[in-house]
Amino acid sequence: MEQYDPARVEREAQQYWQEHRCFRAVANPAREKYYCLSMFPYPSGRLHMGHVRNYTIGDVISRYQRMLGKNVLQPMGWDAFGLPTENAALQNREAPAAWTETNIEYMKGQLKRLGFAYDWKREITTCKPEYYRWEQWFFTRLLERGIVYRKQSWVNWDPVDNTVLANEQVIDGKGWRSGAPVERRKIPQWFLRISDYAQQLLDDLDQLDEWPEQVKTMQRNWIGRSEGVEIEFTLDGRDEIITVFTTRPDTLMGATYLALAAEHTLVEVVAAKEPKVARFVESCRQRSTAEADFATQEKAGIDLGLRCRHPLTGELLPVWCANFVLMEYGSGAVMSVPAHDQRDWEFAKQYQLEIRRVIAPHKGCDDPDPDLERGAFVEKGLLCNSGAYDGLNFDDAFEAISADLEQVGRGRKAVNYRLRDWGVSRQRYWGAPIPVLHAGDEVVPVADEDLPVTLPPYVASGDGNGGAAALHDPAFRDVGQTLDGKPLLRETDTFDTFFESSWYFARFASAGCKNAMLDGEADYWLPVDQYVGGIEHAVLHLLYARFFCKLMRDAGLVKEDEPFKRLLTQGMVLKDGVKMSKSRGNTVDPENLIERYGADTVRLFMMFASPPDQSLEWSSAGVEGAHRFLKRLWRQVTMHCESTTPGFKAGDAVEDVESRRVELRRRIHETIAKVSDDVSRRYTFNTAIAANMELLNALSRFDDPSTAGHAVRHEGFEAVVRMLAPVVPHVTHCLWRKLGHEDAVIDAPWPRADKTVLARETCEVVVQVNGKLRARIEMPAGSEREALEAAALAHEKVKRYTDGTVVRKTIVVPDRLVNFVVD
Ligand code: ANZ
Repeated sequence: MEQYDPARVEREAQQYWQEHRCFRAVANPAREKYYCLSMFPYPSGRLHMGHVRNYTIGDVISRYQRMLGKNVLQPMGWDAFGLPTENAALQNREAPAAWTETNIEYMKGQLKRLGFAYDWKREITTCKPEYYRWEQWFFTRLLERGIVYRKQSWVNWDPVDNTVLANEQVIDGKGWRSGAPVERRKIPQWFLRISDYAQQLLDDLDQLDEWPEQVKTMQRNWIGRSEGVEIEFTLDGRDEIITVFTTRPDTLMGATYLALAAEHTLVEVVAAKEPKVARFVESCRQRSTAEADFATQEKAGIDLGLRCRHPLTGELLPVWCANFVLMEYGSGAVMSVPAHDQRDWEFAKQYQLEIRRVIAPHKGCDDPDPDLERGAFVEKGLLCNSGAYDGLNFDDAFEAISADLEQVGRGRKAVNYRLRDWGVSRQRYWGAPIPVLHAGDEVVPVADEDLPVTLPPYVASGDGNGGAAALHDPAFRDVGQTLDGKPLLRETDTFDTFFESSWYFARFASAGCKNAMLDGEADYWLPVDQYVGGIEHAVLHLLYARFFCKLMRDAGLVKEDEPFKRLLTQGMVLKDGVKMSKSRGNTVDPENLIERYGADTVRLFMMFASPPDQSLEWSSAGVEGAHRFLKRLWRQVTMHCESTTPGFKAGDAVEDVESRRVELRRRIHETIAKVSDDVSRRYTFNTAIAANMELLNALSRFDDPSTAGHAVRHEGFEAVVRMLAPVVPHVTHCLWRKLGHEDAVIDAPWPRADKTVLARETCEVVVQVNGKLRARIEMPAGSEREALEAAALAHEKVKRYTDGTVVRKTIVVPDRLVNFVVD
């Protein structure tokens, strides 16, 4: 008998797919489409297990959808720009472009060996001008529409390497390469007004009923909508106003001071005159800007020596600068209510500021005092010490106070979002050039006919600034002069790499389109029906891609509000309970496994070991087990096909009355029904595989040598081979041929459970007396109520409990249960 030889089998199947261009996706409005996308990789050099799992899941879903008759698009590409490449290039003394290309070549080979059903004609490499020219073009349109703007913003500056550092390049406050203490510098940066879309991004989450709840919650929190009131405090003796945002206008009468962020314009004004204030502002500049640290750091501040008027009482309150106020949130100013806000309380304690209680737990101020010596009382309650507002609850106070503020022209209801505008410029080499020119202060978008602005060739240099040198070389930067003689300089910043990954899903649908960003094909393929990727992208990437989809919609380029209909976040690959990762040094190289067992074994292990959305514990024994199963599958199908059975023809109708054969057929169709259900609703391929393993066992035990028996077994093997085809496409490709098929299993339809075979002739009916099980009876399926009652009452054991009593009620569930209620 022919042995299972994965290398040969896999070569054969892959060759077939390639020759027949099986995965070429062609738009066809007459057919239902299915677009399955897995998050594309960064070309680091080699695939890791996380990739293999991600891509296996996407591939299994794609192949399954294809068997359901859909016109499937499954593309693949490379998220090729980014800082890690620049660093690696520096280490290897190789230009980023060349390094990237070598890696892509290698990884593409790996993906091909795993047999993924990608349409390689649509491959995207984001560092190629034919891709990024369209995002440059789109950027210039966004600039016209006012979605893009430029403003001064803080960056980490390495004074030795003379370069801007990304947050992850700052280690313990020092530059990762130079080790020099990092400075904060303010430089002009490009932003996209994602905050204008905050409400849409929030609202449209409700459309995404096939996204994990967890991801939607993370996005909601990130967008962070707050409903509150904007209140104006006028500076005493000046015409100026300080606006604060508060979610607790009910506490307005308890405000005892105002606190401003160090970057607030008013603070800058005071600092210019007061060296003490200037020193404090300087000290704030050194600290971390991470929001989490803001909440926990020790409170510090300085009295600005200013007073402002309470908008309703006219009382004068001191104005402080405080390190717990963020410039980026609300208006960068807070009305401090130390009795009811913990940060305000800590600050007030530190600087002996007044703490005035205005909220009481339940019954107003007669309630026993919450202990304000130990901390703020932050819950909502009833107002007290608040004059006319005393006794109101939160909602009523919110309405009354905001109405009164509105009346005196000192406030209005307002909504605030935590979501900040997206800074898209990076002072790095390995990214897409931002397509604008500068003429003094004027910004000129690069004209369409001058796009793409291609990245200048990397200049090899030992100091890590080869990229910067290329961008600042006059050959790239000096463009010429304006009509009135001003020098025209090219922008030297490049895009954040999230820019490329925010729209690649759409470009895949129109890949290769030469004269536009997207064309009509995108209308056919979009939205992505299934997106598969890691939970680490739950917020940034997925939010930016959703945002881009809306930008493209508003530009008339796509029709959808949302890019990804269904989202699957795959679980992590673990080894000995911890994440498999390079930094932990516990990785297993997929390459060796494929070499040793073949791609099908790796795929099977990945899909069998756990459901896609849960973590997967690596196990060599599990891999061995998967391999053994494939060998068994091979042996059994081969044996079956080689056994000569006179009179048998594949495809013959299987009709039978012999009970063992009927039983096995029912088993086959029950498995088909179960697997179809598992897979279509929840993608739980692990249970689907287990059901097929059981069916295979049943088939192997079935030793009926007759022609009819052979036919039933044949039907069973055909079902197993098709149900496993999405998971192990190579071995099933060969086995399907062995089973006598001319066409390839990739084009075979998913098996259907035959209802007539599933129907049972008899059913086991449970008989209860007063709810207690007393007997089981075998009855013809679909028996009438009367027949069930009569048969149940006639049973010896039932009689024992019903004789001599009165049956008050009989409950019948057809084909399942009879329950007698007796006195
Ligand atoms: C007065 C007050 C009294 C507040 C009280 C809270 C409790 P969320 O819910 O996250 O939107 N705040 C406003 N701007 C701030 C800034 N730039 N930096 C730091 N804190 C700021 O938070 C809104 C609350 O956070 C606002 O309501 C304000 O403090 C503070 F018993 O105003 B509150």
